[in-house]
Amino acid sequence: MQKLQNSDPEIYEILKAEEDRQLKGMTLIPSENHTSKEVLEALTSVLSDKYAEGYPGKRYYAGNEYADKLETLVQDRAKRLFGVPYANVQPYSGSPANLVIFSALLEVGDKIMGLNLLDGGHLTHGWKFSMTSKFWQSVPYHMTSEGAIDMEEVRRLAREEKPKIIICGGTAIPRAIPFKEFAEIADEVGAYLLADVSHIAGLIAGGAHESPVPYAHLVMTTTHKTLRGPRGAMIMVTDKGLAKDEELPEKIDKALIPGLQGGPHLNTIAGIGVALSEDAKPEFKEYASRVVANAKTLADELKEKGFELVSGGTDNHLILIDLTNTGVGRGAFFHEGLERIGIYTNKNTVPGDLSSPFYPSGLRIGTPAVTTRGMGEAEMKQIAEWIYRFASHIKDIKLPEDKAERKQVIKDFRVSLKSDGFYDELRAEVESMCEKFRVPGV
Ligand code: DSN
Repeated sequence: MQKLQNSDPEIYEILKAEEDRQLKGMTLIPSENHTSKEVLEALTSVLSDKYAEGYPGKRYYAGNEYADKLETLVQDRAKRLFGVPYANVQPYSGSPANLVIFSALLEVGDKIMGLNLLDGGHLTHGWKFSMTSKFWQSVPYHMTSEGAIDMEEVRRLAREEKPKIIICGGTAIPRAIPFKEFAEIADEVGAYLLADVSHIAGLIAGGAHESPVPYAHLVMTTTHKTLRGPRGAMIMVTDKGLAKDEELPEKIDKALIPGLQGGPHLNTIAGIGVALSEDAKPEFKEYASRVVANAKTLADELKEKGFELVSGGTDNHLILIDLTNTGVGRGAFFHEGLERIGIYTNKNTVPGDLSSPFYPSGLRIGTPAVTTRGMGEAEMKQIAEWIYRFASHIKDIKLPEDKAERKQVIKDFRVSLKSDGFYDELRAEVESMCEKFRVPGV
């Protein structure tokens, strides 16, 4: 970044500081990962300068000979990796990708059925404040109190409400998604089954999670989570989808452009292509199984130390700690306090949460990024130990219901994060371990 350092030191300093943050701390946010240097090189290529509205061979701008080659190549890589006949690699991210799918298949007012946001679904699966529930009628299903998707409810609601699309997948599901059961229900009521595998796509590609491809009509994934590419998304149609509606690819293409998006981000598409090629290698299979093994170790250690986990554990990369037994709404203390010691997590609601999304009772953590850095069993045990020491240190801090009292408690907590030497000590330990594990892009 020599040139940038000379010409724009302000931005340069911010980028260097972010590199330092990533290197000296650890990312346990399950939707984040570290891409390879090669992916980053593709992202910063001159493709960033080029407009290519349309699709290969049908563009609205001249000069797209190489854009056509690139997009076709990346589509082919996606199709091969997931075993599907069609892939659109242009969505800017997961939210627009879901909007594209809904607008391709539904009339305004039609019904969509997805997992409730507070139970681990995604905003665009019909959450009440998302545009998806303004254009379409949302019929949310939930988790059971044991932390499993309530398939009885899914079946009952599907029969009663006859949604046009059933979505399986979400953002805080620690267990394997029962694609076959979802497919049986969708087929019974004539709905499209959309698998939003954004969180687990890398595990699917690496053989560490069942694939939805034999069961779903459409599969959507972001590309930057376990798949370890740049921020973007892909929409795929399966053979089963084509059998239901052979025009699905054309409908998706049209709903994307001119329906929702303009020019594709070719540099991102190049980065996705690089990542998809990495994802097809034997090393990635190993990576995917280590992500799951690390999550299981971390989950077991946390349980041993007295933490309660939604569903009692994990089948994938993600662990949802239910802190309710230590007091309602304490997720924010963990999120901020662990950040202070260089452990990045995110506060999250738990099924049946008695608190609000801003002060939820859970903490969502995951292993994709730390596994990319090469951390293994010993490090997972150490991470559990740090979380435990932190939790013990703040065990008496509760979130008051009264707003004024709450404000004061949060203020005092933030002051203590700065002044209490305990946090400096823990941070130094975390840094010293993290510095032994490189971040590929740094
Ligand atoms: N924001 C993503 C996540 O963290 O799971 C989902 O879009």
